[in-house]
Amino acid sequence: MTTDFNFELLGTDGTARRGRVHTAHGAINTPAFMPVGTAATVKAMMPESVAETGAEILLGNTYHLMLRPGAERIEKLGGLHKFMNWDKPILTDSGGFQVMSLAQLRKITEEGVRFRSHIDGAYYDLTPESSTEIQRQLDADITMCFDECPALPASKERVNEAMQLSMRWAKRSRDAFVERQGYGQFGIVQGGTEEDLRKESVEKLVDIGFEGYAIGGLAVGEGQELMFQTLDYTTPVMPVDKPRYLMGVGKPDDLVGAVARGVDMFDCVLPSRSGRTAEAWTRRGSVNLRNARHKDDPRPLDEHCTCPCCKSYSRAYLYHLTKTKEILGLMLLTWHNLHYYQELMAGMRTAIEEGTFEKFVVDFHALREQGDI
Ligand code: PRF
Ligand code: ZN
Repeated sequence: MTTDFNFELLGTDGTARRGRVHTAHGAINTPAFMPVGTAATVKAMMPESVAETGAEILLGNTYHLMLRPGAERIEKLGGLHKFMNWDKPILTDSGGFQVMSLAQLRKITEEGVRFRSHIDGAYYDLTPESSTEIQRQLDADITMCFDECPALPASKERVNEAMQLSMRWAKRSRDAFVERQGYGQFGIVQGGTEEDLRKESVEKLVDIGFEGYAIGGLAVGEGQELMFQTLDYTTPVMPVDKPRYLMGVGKPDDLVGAVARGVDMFDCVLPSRSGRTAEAWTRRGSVNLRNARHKDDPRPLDEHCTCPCCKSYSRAYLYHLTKTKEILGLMLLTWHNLHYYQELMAGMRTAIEEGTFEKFVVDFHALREQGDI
């Protein structure tokens, strides 16, 4: 059986949307959170466990995978799904954003980006055409356009330049996209925090025509208030019948605020980066497990959480694992965090279905205001 790539809008509550994206590797219920599996793994988690947290789609990275192990190798081994043992949908980012944050000696031209690998210093080129081809080799269900995302604050002139270049690259990305049943490509709206530029960017992408539209260029230093303001005028001009994906966002309260403003999909390293930060996310906000106050605490992170970490392990044990840098500490924390993020999305989906999203938002903030136990 083959499936078309499409988006079903199942219902709305105010501007919040409940939907379903259908892809070659199955359906994604939205609002959805995509765990980040940069190097063909969600760090410290087996893919079976990632699925158990409720995730229905993962994000992979063109930049990392083209460098190691190489897109051709993954293609020959049967694609990214088979390579990493994840048979659900995969979205891949296009690489430009990661080049700008990770690579050395980057040079942007009309043609694309030339950079030196952060691994061995070798020179590489990424263009709209090569990025799109790499994402085909990886067998991504959702391919992202090649774009340029300037850091904020930036002058309007600079933001405009990057947006216009991204729109020319979007057209080239679309032309390079090989249509396959069940596969889609998303355009990426740029334009910083400038209303006219955001609107122009949406229009240009819609003229080209994509299966979905991402909002890029946010969560790059502008702050939550400006990000929400930008969403307030951007989502209303985006197509109603296509999924909307806010890239690289965010903290739990960012997700709730963005869903309220009509966003359907998210990705962020935050819940799976706990290894470096020892930060746990719960319904009551964030908890730092390096804090000595947990040393003798026999209670779980969150007594209401049904994840394996909270069902069987104490804060005292998590503190110990964190202090001693034991691998199990990363595994348990990551599992809890991903579980919490997926529960948050599931809660929002149910609330939208039941027409109680406004109450959901009030309760969400009320519990966080109480703080950690
Ligand atoms: N473009 C791409 N990937 C991204 C971003 C972007 O603007 C962001 C911005 N938050 C995260 N990841 N291609
Ligand atoms: Zn838990």
